[in-house]
Amino acid sequence: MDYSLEPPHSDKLFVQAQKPFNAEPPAAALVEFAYTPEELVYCRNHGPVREFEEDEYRISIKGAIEKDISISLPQLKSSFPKARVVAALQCAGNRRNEMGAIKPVHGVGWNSGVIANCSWGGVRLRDVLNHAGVQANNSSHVCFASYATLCQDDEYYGASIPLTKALKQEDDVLLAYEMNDETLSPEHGGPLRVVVPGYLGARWVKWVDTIIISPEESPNYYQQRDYKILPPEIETKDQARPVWSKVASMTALPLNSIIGSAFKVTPSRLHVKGYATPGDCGNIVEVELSLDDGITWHPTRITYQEGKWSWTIWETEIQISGSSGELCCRAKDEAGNVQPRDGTWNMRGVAFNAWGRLKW
Ligand SMILES: Nc1nc2c(c(=O)[nH]1)N[C@H]1C(S)=C(S)[C@@H](COP(=O)(O)O)O[C@H]1N2
Ligand SMILES: [Mo]
Repeated sequence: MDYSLEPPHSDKLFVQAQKPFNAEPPAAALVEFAYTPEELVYCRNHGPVREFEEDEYRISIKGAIEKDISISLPQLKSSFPKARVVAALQCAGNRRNEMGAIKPVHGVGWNSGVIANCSWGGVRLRDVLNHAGVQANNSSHVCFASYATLCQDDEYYGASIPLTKALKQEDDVLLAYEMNDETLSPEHGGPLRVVVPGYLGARWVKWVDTIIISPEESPNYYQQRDYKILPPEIETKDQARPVWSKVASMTALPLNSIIGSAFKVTPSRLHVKGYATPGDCGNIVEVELSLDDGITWHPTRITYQEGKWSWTIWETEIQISGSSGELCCRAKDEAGNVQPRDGTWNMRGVAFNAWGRLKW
C-alpha cells in the first residue's frame, strides 16, 4: 500500500500506528468539549488517507434502482437540501484495552478516546435514494464502498446498512461534506463520507464513491468478518472462520459511560467528569457515580446533550476520604436500561461497556 501521499495529522493525538494512521486523544481532553474540535477527533484507518479535488469528486449509485446514477459533488450539493445533524462517531473498539485486561484481544489497543461528538453537514441519503427511484423494501441493504485505496484485509473499504434505516427521515443518515461547520478534511473522509447516527463508526464509510442497493449486506471484509461480537469461546482467527457468517454484523453500540477526569478541588473533594453514549433504546437520562464499587450511587449533573444522537457530558463533585480509591460510573437510558457492571469478552475486543472506572 502506498502511504506516501498522506496529509499532515494532528499532533494532539496519541499515535497507535503510523501506517495506517490510527490515533486517539486522551479522554480527559475530550470531555472538556461538547463538540469535539477537529484536532481531538480520533483517526481510524484500515488503509492510507487520500486527498481528492472536490470539483472532480463523483459518486455512483447503482443496483436495485430505476437507472444508474453518477453525480458530482458540486451537483450533489446544489441538487439536494442541506441537512445538519449532531451525532457521536464511535469506534467499536473503544475501551478495547480494558477488555484486553480480562484476556488478550486482537486489535488496535484503544483506550476510551475513539469517540467524537460533531455536527455533520451534508445531504440526506434518503433524498438522494428517492431521486434515484429506490423503492422502499424491508429486506434490502445500502452498500457503501470506497475504492480510494487498498485496505489491510480487502481491496476496498465497504460497509452496509439496512435500506429501511437509510430511508427513515428521523434516522438522519447523511452523505456529509462538513464537520463542525468546516469542509470535511481528508483525514475524516472528505470530500464525502457516510454519517450513520447511532451506528458504530465502521459503517461511516469515508471517501465514499459507490452506493449499491442490494438484497445482501456488503460483501466487504469489514462488514462480513470484522466488527462482529463473536461468542466468548472463540479465541483465534481459525476458530472464528466457520462462525463469521453466522454472527450478525454490528449496528448500534451498547449503552456506555466512562470517567474522563477526576481532580481534587479541595483535599476532600473530587471534581469528576465523563461522557456517556446511548445504545438503541433512547438517549441517556442519568449517569451515576460510586466510590464503593457500586454499593452506593451518587447522581451527577448532565451538562451537555443534544437531540437523539449526541453523546452526553456529565460532571459532579464528590466527597472523598482516605488517600486513594476507585471511582465507577454507570449510565441509564430512556427505556430504563442500566449499563452492566461487567463487559462480555470477545476476540476482537469490540463493544466493551462495563462500568467506567478510574483510580484517584
Ligand atoms: N474508507 C474508509 N472508511 C472508514 C474506515 C476506513 O478505514 N476506510 N474506517 C472506519 C472506522 S472502523 C471508523 S471507527 C471510522 C473512523 O472515522 P474517523 O477516522 O473520521 O474518526 O471510519 C470508518 N470509515
Ligand atoms: Mo472503527
